[in-house]
Amino acid sequence: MATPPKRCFTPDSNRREEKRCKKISIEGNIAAGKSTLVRVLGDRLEDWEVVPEPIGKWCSLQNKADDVNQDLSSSQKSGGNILQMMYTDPRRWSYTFQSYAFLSRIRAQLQPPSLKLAEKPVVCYERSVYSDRYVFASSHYESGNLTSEEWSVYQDQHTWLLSQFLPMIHLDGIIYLRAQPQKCMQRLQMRSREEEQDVPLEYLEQLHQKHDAWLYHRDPNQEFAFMNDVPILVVDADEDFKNDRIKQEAILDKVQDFVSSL
Ligand code: UDP
Ligand code: DCM
Ligand code: MG
Repeated sequence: MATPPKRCFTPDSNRREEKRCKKISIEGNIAAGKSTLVRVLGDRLEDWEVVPEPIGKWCSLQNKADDVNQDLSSSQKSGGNILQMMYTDPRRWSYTFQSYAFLSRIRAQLQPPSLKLAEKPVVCYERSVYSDRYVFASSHYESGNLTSEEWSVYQDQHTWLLSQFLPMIHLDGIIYLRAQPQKCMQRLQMRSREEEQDVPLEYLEQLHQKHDAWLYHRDPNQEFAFMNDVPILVVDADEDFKNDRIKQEAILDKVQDFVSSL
């Protein structure tokens, strides 16, 4: 007799699967080490599916019309780099970038978990719709890169889309990978992503304060105080863990205890 496929979901069982699945996000400053940690978690923890940040999409925006423009060379087809454009001319491009970052994120968070057999499935996202708004878009507004009209439109879109999709994108917990801005700057320089060459330390400090207010101090006066019942695990990332198996094990233990408690 033929071996049955490992899984065969009807839409209903898919929904049940989604409910059974714990969803968490990893938050943290630019170059804190999120992608590195997400890779470690995905590699080492069975039953975990990890969803990296869709940065590739932001650096090479595809034009729908490209699908039919068969005559164009691949370099002509490759679209704008809106991450670069935002850093080069933030007043012109921050709104475009932040709107698109949010759209691509909500799409990623709405993807059903992959259908592999898992006893205790966990989906782990690198960042979330919450950091997009309450950390990044909000910082750009405070710095004058978004006009008050752009900020109003952004917030209206964000609030409405979240109200439509909240049950599907709800997070069960958040891991805050916390590193000092100076450490993030060192890692950012080491990574040397072309678009981020001119990111100043002051910007990383501003983002650090935003993350801290939300996830470390859990400031009740912040706009995102409504999320204060979502459990948070703070992981100190000042010391390198990338090539340190013992530190990785310590982080993995903490993360597993945290997720079991959710
Ligand atoms: N990195 C490192 N040691 C660590 C964690 C990260 O040297 O313990 C490096 C990593 O290889 C990369 C840079 O720091 O070159 C930023 O890391 P990552 O891209 O993971 O950060 P993210 O921006 O995703 O938070
Ligand atoms: N980014 C941003 N606004 C967002 C999300 C991300 O400006 N809402 C930027 C910050 C980084 C890059 O995108 O330059 C994401 O990379 P990282 O993983 O290093 O934080
Ligand atoms: Mg990353």
